[in-house]
Amino acid sequence: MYYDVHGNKISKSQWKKMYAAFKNRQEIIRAGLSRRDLARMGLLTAAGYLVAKEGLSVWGQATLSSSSGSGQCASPATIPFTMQLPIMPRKQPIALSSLTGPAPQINPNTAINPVTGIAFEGRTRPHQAPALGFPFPPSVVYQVSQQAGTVVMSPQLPQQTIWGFDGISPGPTYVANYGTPILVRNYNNLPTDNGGFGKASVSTHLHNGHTPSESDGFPCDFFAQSQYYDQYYPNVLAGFNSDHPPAPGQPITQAGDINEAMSTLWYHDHRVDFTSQNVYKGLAGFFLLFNQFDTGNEGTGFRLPTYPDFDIPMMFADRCFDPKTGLLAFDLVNLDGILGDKFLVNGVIQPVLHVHPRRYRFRWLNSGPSRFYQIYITDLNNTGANNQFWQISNDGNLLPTPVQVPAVQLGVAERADVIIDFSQFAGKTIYLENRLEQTNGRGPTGNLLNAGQGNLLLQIVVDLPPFTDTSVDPATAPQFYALPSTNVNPRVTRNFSFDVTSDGQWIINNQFMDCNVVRFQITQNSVENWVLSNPGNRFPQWTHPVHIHFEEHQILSGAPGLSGRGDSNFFFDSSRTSTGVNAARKDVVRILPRKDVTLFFRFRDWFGRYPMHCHNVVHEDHAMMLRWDIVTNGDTNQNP
Ligand SMILES: [Cu+2]
Repeated sequence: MYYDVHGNKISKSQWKKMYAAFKNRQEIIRAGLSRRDLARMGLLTAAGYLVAKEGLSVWGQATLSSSSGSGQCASPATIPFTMQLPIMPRKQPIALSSLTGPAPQINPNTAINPVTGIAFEGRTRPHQAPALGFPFPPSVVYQVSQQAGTVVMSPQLPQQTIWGFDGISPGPTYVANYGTPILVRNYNNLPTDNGGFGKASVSTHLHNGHTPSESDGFPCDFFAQSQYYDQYYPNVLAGFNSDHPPAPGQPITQAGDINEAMSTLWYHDHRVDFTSQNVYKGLAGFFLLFNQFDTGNEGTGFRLPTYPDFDIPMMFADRCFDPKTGLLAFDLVNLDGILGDKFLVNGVIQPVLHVHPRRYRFRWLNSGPSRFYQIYITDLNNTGANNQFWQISNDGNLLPTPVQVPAVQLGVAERADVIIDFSQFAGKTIYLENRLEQTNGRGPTGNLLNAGQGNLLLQIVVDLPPFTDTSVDPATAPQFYALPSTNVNPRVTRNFSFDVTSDGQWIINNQFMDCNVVRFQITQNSVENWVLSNPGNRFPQWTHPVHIHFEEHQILSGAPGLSGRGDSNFFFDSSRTSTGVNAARKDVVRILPRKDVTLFFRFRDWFGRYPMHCHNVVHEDHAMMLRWDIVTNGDTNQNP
């Protein structure tokens, strides 16, 4: 018996055709071609699908002809809830003298490494922070190695070779503190053999970091095998060099606006044209920022559940596996975006977590590549129950106060910190379930699946003994940070249209990403409004999760909403108030078909290049991204 990805019976010959197409695609991917290469070679149709040749296009055509067919994978069967949820280890600092290679320096170390014959360091611009009074080298130093590793994702699948930071995926969790700058020496020790996909050329972005450009992981700042890149993370509040400078006698490391504090960040590869492959391969991890309020200790500050005992980062990812070999498979030749049929949390397919009957903080991240989630707590013995919990952050930033919700929606790269009180589920087994229907990479259909009919992501067994809980009760409406004021006239309002070409390439204002083209220049320490629109001229159903580096935004108007087809299923989105706007600081915004959003920004503190891009990483790689720079005297181009 043969089945397609949705469990529908298909004929053996149909399956053979699908498998042949899959194998042919793998051949193309193994050749290391980017989607743009394929377009140049004439291997893509006008619609962006592979040409109909030797079965190449079969799965793509299934996507076109069947409204329910994602057409992307039919992984081998796996038995869920047999492996424990991995908790990623905390990254440990090392002594400065223990770094491999030369001592860190402010200017890039372009000396030739006699062993490799190329420069020691891949960085091309000096660190900005020391000139502003930040310590160099900082007192806390890390070294990380990007390298291949062998992991088990399910007992039913063979061992998988992934690429990970320190050889694990997710990578180790950095635990950083505001006021304590750090330096990370980031080595590219990836192998040339990529096992079918992935490029051993990398740029590591700290997602949502208020990071100087040269350490941001800008997509075109990639570095080669054997090179390192010293990344300086100031861990300083936004505004330290602008609207919230140091008070007399206060060190610069302590300055900035407390209302700009962040908590849940993540790092991931951002190599231009190859982000989707390299992140799919495993190059991602968490980076947590604590301060005097969000302390990681439930006895102090905001009294949020103690890290790491009751504070657990969870990285959601969907993946495809080769139906014959059971090995991780990547479909490069896909216009929409890639949907997997296996759901990983922290690198394992459908794991189990045992908890105490008390409050926990979970930090949820949708790491992509393309799927949207709407996550509920499901009790399979009582699917009619409305199991509420508390959302305390949006994109990793604490909301002004916790909000009670039945679910949280996450576009790619969005995060939500939630508090779940498991005392109400003592003795029970419950699930985190994604109930958002999505049948292709374009975006969710707008339908919600019934409880128990969606994707069960994580089994939670509330069978550990009672444990003292001194964490804050979200029902008491604790106050976290206020929202920074948006009552400022912008220096310029810029307009951006996220669209698709007739041959299936992705564009912003009718242009592709080009590393060397600065699309517009922003005056440092100015306020701008950006209008992001999704005209949907060819396919009205695209939803784009758009990420802007470096500065967070607030939504002045527009409807990020819940579903792919408008707001029919809208019930809550913590980025908006009941009147529709501006209830959270964010770094990713979902643009629904034929909708637009208006965003408020302050661009402060550092100079240099940064990108805006769609975080459906398939769109990003082909080539829905642009570069902008922060300079002394910027432009006022309204349609860059
Ligand atoms: Cu997109």
